[in-house]
Amino acid sequence: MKVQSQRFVSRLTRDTLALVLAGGRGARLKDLTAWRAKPAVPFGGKFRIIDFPLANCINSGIRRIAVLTQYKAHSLIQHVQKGWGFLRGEFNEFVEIWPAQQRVDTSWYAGTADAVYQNLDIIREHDPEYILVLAGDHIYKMDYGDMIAYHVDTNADMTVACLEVDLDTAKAFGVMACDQTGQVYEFQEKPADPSPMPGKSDRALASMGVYVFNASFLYEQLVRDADVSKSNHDFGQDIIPHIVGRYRVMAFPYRDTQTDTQAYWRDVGTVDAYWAANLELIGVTPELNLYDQDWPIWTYQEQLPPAKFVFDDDDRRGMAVDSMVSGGCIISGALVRHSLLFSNVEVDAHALIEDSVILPDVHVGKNCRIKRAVVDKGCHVPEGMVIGENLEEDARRFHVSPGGVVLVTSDMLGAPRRRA
Ligand code: ADQ
Ligand code: ADP
Repeated sequence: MKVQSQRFVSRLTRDTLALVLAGGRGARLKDLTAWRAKPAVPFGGKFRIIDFPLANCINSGIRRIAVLTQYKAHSLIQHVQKGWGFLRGEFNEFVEIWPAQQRVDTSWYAGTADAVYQNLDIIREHDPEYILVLAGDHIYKMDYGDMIAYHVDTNADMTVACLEVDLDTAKAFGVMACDQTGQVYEFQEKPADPSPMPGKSDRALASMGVYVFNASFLYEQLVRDADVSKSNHDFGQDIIPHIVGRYRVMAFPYRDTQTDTQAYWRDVGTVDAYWAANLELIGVTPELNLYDQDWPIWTYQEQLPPAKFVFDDDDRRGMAVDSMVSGGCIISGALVRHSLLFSNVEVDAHALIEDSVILPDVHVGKNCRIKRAVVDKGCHVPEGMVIGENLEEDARRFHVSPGGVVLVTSDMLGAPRRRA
């Protein structure tokens, strides 16, 4: 019985084309997305955010994947090309980049639905049965096969993955209401006053921005929406509100199937959320387990030597405690505490780094003290600089988040980016 159902799911995932929407800026990440799209932002010491949805596809058995890009896509394209080129074209497996390229008229991608609409000719050529639409900017591990099977079992036209969030958080999401069978009868995009779930006055059902469509149904809806002049051509604002109540839209509750609890999912949309989600990984048993061999997260990584901890000239030990330190790092006579260091970070003598996230290729000079900070890729922090101890002063030269995290980029340091 089990073998049969696995075969059923693998047939469905084979008939699925995944479209990863990766064109948005993610403006709330401030200067972290000044030069790259949010899906290209580094995460978790070795990865970029887009690696999570892409790995979810591969681990779910979906091997036809397109990444739709628009905003400052250079580092995103570079990363996908270097890290995700291992699929076999001759077996009809691919991860392709579909940049906005004015295929339909002279406009760029207007909204998320338009991004898909502008590629309809390519999509039709692949002739999928189901289309999985994903956001390229969320951190989670999800088996999409379960969701597609649910979509087919419930005879849906479209299925939306959802989670429970508290009412205040719900204002940033699409909020839905469904009946006891899971059919959605109401959907509001980012409501000012979200409706609570029945029997849970402080919780709302939020859309994760993960959708399964029957392909032919999606084509019809996109073509219809393209003619609506006042539409923003967006899934959350236009397509879903239009089809709910007219067609069969189902809600798929995303849960951890082993524990039957709400599963890990993070929209690392703000500097505070980004800092916290990275530091969570350091804990003894973080909710997101990057060491899980059953659900590997692929990425592009340089060939790097191991991290190294050395004595400085004064015989002071270089060490890191309660931290994660990636390949290529050299900690020389400095102390790193409760921090995450990405690849190729060098920390010089007598420096102290605490509660911080340090992106790749950063150099921290002698006697620096860095606390509660996110330091962007390629920064050269000059000798003796103190960050995170006087937020008023920091706010004049860096970005200080509402939660008091200092974001430092090389533009703010007025120094050229270091190339590793
Ligand atoms: P938002 O979080 O506002 O809401 P949105 O800005 O629509 O998300 O971006 C979704 C994804 O599409 C992101 O990965 C983004 O990079 C990409 N994207 C945005 N504009 C694009 C464009 N023009 N071309 C290509 N890609 C683009 C959505 C839903 C909500 C839901 C949340 C969950 O509308 O209903 O609750 O996602 O996070
Ligand atoms: P990432 O930092 O995401 O790894 P890159 O180092 O390749 O990616 O930079 C992303 C893109 O932004 C590249 O096209 C790079 O040339 C550009 N870029 C980054 N910082 C600056 C800057 N300060 N001024 C101009 N372009 C920049």
